[in-house]
Amino acid sequence: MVRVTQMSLLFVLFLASSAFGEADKPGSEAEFNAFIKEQIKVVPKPTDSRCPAGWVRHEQRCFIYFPQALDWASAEAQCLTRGANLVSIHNENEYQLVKALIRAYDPKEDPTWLGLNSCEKRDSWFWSDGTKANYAKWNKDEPNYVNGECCVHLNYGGQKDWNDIPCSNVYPFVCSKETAFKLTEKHS
Ligand SMILES: [Ca+2]
Repeated sequence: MVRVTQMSLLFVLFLASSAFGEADKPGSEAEFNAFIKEQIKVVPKPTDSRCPAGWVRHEQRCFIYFPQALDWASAEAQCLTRGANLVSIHNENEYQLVKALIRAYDPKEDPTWLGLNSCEKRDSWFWSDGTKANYAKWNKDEPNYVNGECCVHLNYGGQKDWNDIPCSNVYPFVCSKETAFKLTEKHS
C-alpha cells in the first residue's frame, strides 16, 4: 500500500514537472487533463497540505470547482465562506488549468463563472480577489456590454473562451485562493 502511494505521488510529481517544467512553454490540453485527474483522485493528498482536501494545487494557488448554478454574487459569497474568491486567471497555463478542472467534472464544458467584472465602470475590469487584470481570453467580439452585462464567464459559445453576461444569470463556478503556506520548489 505504501509502495502504491509512493508510486502515485511520483506519478503526480512527474506529471507536474512535465506539464509545468518549462515556465514559458504552455502545457498541452492532454497534460492538463492528466494533471487534474491525478490530483482529484488523490483525496486527501498524502503529503501536500498546502491546499485543503478536494482542492487542486497549481504553483502557489488552490482551485476548486462547484457544480451548483448560482448568480455571480452568490457564487462569490460561497467562495468567501471557504477563504477564497471566484477564480482569477493571469496567464495561459492558469487558464488551461481552470478549463481542465471544469472539464474533469463537466465533460460538456458548460459556461462557468470567473471572478472578473466591470460593474463599477465600463472597460474597467477587476478580479474579485483584488489581483491585476493582466490577462484575458475574450471570445471574438466580446466584451460587448449588451444590456449592461458586466460579469464574466468562460466556456461560452463555440469558441468556449470569455464573455460578459448579466450577473444575475446562474452558472457553476470555480474558486481559488493562495496556498496555506509556501514551499520553495527544488529544480535540478
Ligand atoms: Ca457579452
